[in-house]
Amino acid sequence: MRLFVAVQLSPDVKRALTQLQNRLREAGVSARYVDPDNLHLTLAFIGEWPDDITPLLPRPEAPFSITLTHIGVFKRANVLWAGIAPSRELFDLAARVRTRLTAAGIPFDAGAFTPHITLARKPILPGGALPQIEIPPVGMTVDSVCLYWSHRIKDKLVYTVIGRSGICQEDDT
Ligand code: 2AM
Repeated sequence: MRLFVAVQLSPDVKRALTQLQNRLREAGVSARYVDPDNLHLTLAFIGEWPDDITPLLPRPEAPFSITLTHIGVFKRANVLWAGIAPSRELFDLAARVRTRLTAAGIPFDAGAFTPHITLARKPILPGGALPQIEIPPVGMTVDSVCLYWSHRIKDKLVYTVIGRSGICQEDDT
């Protein structure tokens, strides 16, 4: 199974990001836009791993908020993304996910955590620059992390949530 750990986005945030994708289209940015169902905030990319690792997923020490702030481009990866306001809690959560994976001997992409939500791949920017687009000041509360299974259904890339932190822990208390 191709796996990654991510924050599942609220319907409000997904809606705002879909509107943002539409504004980018209207501003002339052609790209492979991420299907709204697939929008997420990755904390750790695992790749091929045979087992369900849901019991390893941590919960935040306390629920916290994240807010959309800006858009940007990773030139090397050729992706256009929405950024999140700096959040110590989000960095702590990604670090806890990664610490648990390491302790369990599960390999993952250990590159620096750069919080972003990929909106589009291979963007072609009109005039070579990102258009000036207002970012809706939308946010959400993070109280769990999810295990995603990346797979294909009839050539369509599908990210399916197969586990969520908190469920087992809550059942145990
Ligand atoms: P991206 O959106 O910036 O491409 C599923 O592939 C998710 O894991 C995507 O959000 C992707 O980030 C992220 N990811 C992080 N490292 C990855 C890697 N080495 N290979 C593929 N996806 C990776």
